[in-house]
Amino acid sequence: DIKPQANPLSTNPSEIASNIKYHAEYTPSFSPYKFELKQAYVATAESLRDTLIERWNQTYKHFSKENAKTIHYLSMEFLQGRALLNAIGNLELNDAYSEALHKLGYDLEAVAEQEPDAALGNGGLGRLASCFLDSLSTLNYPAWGYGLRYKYGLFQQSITKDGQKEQCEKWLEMGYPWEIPRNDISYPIKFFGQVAEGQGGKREWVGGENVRAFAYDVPIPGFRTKNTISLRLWSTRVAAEDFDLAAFNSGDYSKAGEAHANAERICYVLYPGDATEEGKQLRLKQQYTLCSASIQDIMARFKERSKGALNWDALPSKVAIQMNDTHPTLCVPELLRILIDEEGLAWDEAWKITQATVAYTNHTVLPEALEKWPLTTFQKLLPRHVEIIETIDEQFMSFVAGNVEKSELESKIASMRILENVDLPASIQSLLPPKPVREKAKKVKPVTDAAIKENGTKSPVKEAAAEEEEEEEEEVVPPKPASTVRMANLCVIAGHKVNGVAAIHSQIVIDEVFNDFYQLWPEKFQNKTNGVTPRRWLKFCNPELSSVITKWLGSEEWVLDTKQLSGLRNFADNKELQQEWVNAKVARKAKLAAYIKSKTGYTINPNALFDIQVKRIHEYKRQLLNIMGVIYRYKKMKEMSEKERAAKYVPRVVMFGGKAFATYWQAKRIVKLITDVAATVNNDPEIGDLLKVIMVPDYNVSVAEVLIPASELSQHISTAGMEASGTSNMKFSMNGCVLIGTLDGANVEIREEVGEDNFFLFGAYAHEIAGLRADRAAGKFQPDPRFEEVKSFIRSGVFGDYDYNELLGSLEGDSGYGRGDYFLVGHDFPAYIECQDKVDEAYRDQQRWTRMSIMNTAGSYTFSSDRTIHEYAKDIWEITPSPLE
Ligand code: DL6
Repeated sequence: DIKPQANPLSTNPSEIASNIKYHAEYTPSFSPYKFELKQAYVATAESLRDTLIERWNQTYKHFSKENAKTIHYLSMEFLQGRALLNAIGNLELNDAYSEALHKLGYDLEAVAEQEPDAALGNGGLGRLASCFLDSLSTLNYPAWGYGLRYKYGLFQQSITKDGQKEQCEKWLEMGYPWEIPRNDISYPIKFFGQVAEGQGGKREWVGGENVRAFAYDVPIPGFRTKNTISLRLWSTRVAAEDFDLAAFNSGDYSKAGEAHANAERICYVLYPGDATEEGKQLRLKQQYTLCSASIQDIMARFKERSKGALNWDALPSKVAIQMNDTHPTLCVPELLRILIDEEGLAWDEAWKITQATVAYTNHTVLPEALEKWPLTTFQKLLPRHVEIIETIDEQFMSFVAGNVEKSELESKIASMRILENVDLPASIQSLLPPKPVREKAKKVKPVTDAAIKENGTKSPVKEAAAEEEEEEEEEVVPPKPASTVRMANLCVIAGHKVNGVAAIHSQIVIDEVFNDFYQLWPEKFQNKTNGVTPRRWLKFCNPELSSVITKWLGSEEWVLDTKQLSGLRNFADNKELQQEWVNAKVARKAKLAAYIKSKTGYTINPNALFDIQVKRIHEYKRQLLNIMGVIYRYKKMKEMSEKERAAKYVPRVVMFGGKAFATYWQAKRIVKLITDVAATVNNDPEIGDLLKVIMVPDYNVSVAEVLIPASELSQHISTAGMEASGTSNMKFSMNGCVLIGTLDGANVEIREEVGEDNFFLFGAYAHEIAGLRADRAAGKFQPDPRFEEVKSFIRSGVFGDYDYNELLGSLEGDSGYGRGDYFLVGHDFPAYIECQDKVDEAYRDQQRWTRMSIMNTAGSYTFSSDRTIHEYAKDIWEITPSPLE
């Protein structure tokens, strides 16, 4: 009896119900005769979208009127997760929507479950970008997010007995009600072609392949504010004018369709394989599409707001661009190209504007992850950009020449210039000190019988000298290594600020990764410790704990001012709070147990210690250390009597979640080992509930929202110095989970805040790692017998007959597999398992554990992305809040 009626902005449950019904009947995306859960989800989302569009329009109208300086956050990844409960939560319409759906016979949570995750990311970098958008909107900063609309995301993971399997993400299959296609906003993107000289020496990029990037806006609502910003995602297709109608009409459909296929495949998947030249080209095409479309959009808006008084010098006072890692590096040459080639600015002016506009965040110290692209690929695909990069490179080198000791010039240039393995231009060559002439030592070959025989009566001494000359001429010159473009160097040179993402990481950036640059420009370098949004990652995903926090802090102000969480320290020993705290955790553990049952079939004991490690599967993150610790525990349990076992160990469920990159074989072997261990341990009646191992399939944002609130111990155990920051460590800590970890990334700061007694620390320190690796390489490492025992146990076939030699060999110095335990699993293993024993001991004392848990939430106050965004806004972007009335 609820009448369908459009009530777009109502907050009244009955009117919301009518509005949902209206969308259910008049939305063309599904049959009007059906109103099942899926349809209920889409109609509910569309009813909210009305409100979001309204707020979005008001927000940007307001920003435009104020003409406030705006941050443009460019990122290849955004891990948005689900939007429905987030939007309802931010708009504080929970009760109204619950009631409205109830009137229609549905439960809000069940409806929300229908939403696929928008998984346009790979890991922490993408989720950070999404947390930043949430904070930017909430804090009323003028902002745009820019990314790509990948049709198939990264991939959907399933776990089989053979380990990980990948399938396409289907997030767009049912349509995505949160996006607004902006059919009127599109930009041309060009690839290939040549650079010609036009009038007055003007560089003209002509010919080539043309596609168009179309905008799709995803509204990002702020919490307790009307401000709603946009994540603008680009999708590529061929514009009608570029369709080859002649080819089509002549029956050459594949030729006519080729342009479409080429254009559309740019936005098919995130991080397509790049082992082939085609793969490399596709990745660069993606990066260029993101940069070119976004820069054109930013410049169009700047022009529009300039209202006929266009002054490009004012661009940096109105526009800030943040490059989230090196993927958006091409926005530097693209901005220069447009300013110079299209707007007619001189190089120096364009360079000054560009530098003052762009800034760069580094998210990794792994050398293999610092992007380099072959110069030949660049030259083919973006010939004009190569010219621009060459000019930046040359100008930078002459700057270096004026700022370093002459004796160091060659080595400094080699390490810092953008182009690698490219001959120095004559202008730079002439600045280098002359090379010392190499003395030719005349070698006298010893006269042997064989030489005399071979040379007859010729003087062996003379002959040796002649041979030497011949050898000189024939000297084998090793093949010249491929010329590459080092994207990070370009970012550091062009950006006015460079930041790391945790204190220890920013120090490593300064001391090691970019030390030469730091010597030149110390004022460029900053730290901005990451953060996570307390809305999604505490208030919405953990309503039980949030209510307890609000009750004890006396208000909900902590959601916008997380500093207040530290007030929980005052009650950490209060029995009443402790009981409520435990109850909240127990409720979430029961939900997680049900989830695990539904996804894996395994029954887990909700009273066991829930121990979780979720993150991308990577050797440096050391899921291998975790599972080897589990294997050791299992083996010891098997060797003990039931009584001994129960006395030593608390029941534990060890959960893993995370995706291994599809071609990262070692990571996939780790997943396989986890699943094999799970199959054995979980079916061992002797062990029962004392130990369970779970590989949670398809880890993503919404799975994290189930796992994290239920966690009691979480593992952040990377080789020290290798994890830039980590952000799940912050989410876990915020949800009252105790961490076990190394002194790495943000763990260092988390431990300082929550207190040493409330963090399980183990393992080598970052400054020891190089020495330990050197010792290893020199054969000085003596593995702990317990580590060897675990390897033999795996090799014995207890966990099946899969050949684990390649995986285990990577932990050995002389096996020929891997890099001789580069990640120091063997070194840290004894400290790790001993630390895990301390965890069991602490968990037995539930009062102590609960105190530790409270101290974690209290100490997490500083890891809010609101704090991080305020710091970026002040120190890098120079923007100020601009709230709607
Ligand atoms: O800054 C966000 C996130 C950090 O928390 C992680 O520690 C770091 O690994 C990640 N970096 C990347 C970049 N690529 N790699 N490798 O994802 O950034």
